[in-house]
Parts: sequence; structure tokens; C-alpha cells
Amino acid sequence: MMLAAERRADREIMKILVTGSGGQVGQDLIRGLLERGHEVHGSDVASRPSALGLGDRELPWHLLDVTDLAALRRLIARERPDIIYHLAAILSARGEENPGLTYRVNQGGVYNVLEASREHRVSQVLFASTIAVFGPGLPDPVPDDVHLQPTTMYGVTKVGGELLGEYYNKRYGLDFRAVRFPGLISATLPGGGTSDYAPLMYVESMRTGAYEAFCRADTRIPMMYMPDGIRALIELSEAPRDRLQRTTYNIAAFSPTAEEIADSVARAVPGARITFKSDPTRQAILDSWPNALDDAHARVDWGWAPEFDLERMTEDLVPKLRALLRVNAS
Ligand code: VAH
Repeated sequence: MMLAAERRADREIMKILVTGSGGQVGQDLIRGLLERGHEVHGSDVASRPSALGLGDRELPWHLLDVTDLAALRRLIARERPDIIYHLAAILSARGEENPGLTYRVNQGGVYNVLEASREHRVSQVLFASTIAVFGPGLPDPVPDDVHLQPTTMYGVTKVGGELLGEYYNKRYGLDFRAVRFPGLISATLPGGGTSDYAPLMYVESMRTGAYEAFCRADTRIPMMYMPDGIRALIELSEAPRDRLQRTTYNIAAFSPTAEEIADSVARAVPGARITFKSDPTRQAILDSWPNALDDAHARVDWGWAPEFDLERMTEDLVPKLRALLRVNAS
């Protein structure tokens, strides 16, 4: 059911609101949605990053604190989006520094988005969940349906978000869809994530020639190149509802050790020196996460398949980062 949408060529053009637009996923998602011809509105507690290179005409921007339900109601009533991508969240490592704020932003924020979407008949809500919903002692690879015992407040709030979304789907018919992201690697730097050692290997090796990773060399978690992550969210949104047997899906790409990532970087960035010095707090979080995911349901229900492995990612990312760092250096 499309509200205020119009059909064009091969897809329906939608009006889309993205929360957490200034974050690592948000900036690349916005570019992907604009490339598909959608009308996109950005929102965040911060102003539009200049790095986006977009003005008000291409990307209207709304200052929004997702913990403020009244403000969210006003924005949705005024803009009438067809779809909301809800990305706003405090990530795992930063979340442990202030669990109370993380609960209010992450858990309160997802409740507010679902409630305002229900009230204003938003036709679909996409939610960025994460492998942080999983705790220790799970099978390898980890399937979709296992006991969820996260060790971080971030993980707890993402389990809550998945369950709330399922409730709003069953109780009110809200079309809620979510993917559990692996650690995402991109040129847009993340902030406060425990998987950040991976993108930082690329950025710091190119910026300074060296990087000391805060994890052991044998640390292995599921990873994904951002273009695959963005395509997964959009393809899940575009999937026919009657194909979907669940509301939340594991998605996987590759599961390298930190040392394997470092070796890939060193082959592409000659002279790069990457070392390892495990930080106990962040290592404990990493060790509680899966080594690998089973994403069979996503592949069967809506045709998910990654396009990048570690080497293809390195080949694509390093030139982009070189250009970006040269621009920022000038
Ligand atoms: C984090 N980048 O590190 C996020 C992600 C799988 C990790 O959810 O918190």
C-alpha cells in the first residue's frame, strides 16, 4: 500500500525520512536512495554534514532528537513520509560509557518512531539491527533464531527494537523490517563502535602509515562493506511483503580475523604498519559476538547475496579513501 507515492519507470518513487542521517550508515544510505530517484529527507540531532555535499534542495534536513515524541509526531505529520529508515542510535562502545543515555536514545527512540509511524500511517519502517543482539556461547555460524543474551546496553536496546517492531507488525499491521548488520566498513568513519578497528585500519594506515588496533589479531567477527549493507536495506524495503517470513534478518558477507584485514590493507597500502594491543573492555564485547552468521532466510525470502568479499572491498575502498583524504588534506 503506497501513500502519496507515484510509480515511475521500474520502481515507485517514495518520500523517505532517514533518522540518524549524519552517521556512518545514514550518509551512504541517503546517497543510495537519492540515486534511485526517491525524495529523501535527512534528520539528526546534528546539522547536515558538509561532507554530504548536498544542499536543502537535494536533501531537506530536520534537526530531530528521536527521544522527543512530540517533535517526531510534528515532523511526520508535516512531511508525511511513505517510509522511515530508523538508524539513530548510540553504538556499542560509546553506549557502555553512558548506558542510561543509550537506553533513552536507542530504546526510547525506536518506540517513538514506531508509535508516531503507527499514528500517521507511515507505510513502512526499516530498522538497523546488529550482531550485537547476540551473546556468547552460540553455534557457529549463528542462525536467525537463537537465544539473545547481549552483553551491551546497545545490544539490549536492539533486541528491544526488534521485538517492538514485531509487536507493531502483529498488533497494528505496521510494515516493520530489519537487518542485523555485521561490522560495517566504509570511507565514512563510524563513531563509538567496537567494530571500528576495521575501518580505522584503512583510514589510519593511509593517514599516518600506522595503526594500533584495540583487539587481538585473532579476533573474528562478521564484517560487511558498506555498499552491500546499503543495498541490503533497500532491497529488503523493496521486497514484496508476502515473500517475507519474518521481520528481522541476519545478513552476512565475510568473517575475517583482524590480522587478515590488516594483511589486506598492507598489500594495498605499502609500508602500512598495523599492530595489535587488546583493550580489555572492547575485547570482551568483541569476544561475545558471533564469528559468523547464517543468513539463509534472507537469501531465500528476498534474494539477499553480498557482492564484496575482503579483497574486493579493499580494492574498492582504498582509492576512495585516498581521494577523500587528499581532499580533506587540501
Ligand atoms: C558497533 N558498528 O560496533 C557497530 C555494529 C556489529 C557492530 O553494530 O557497535
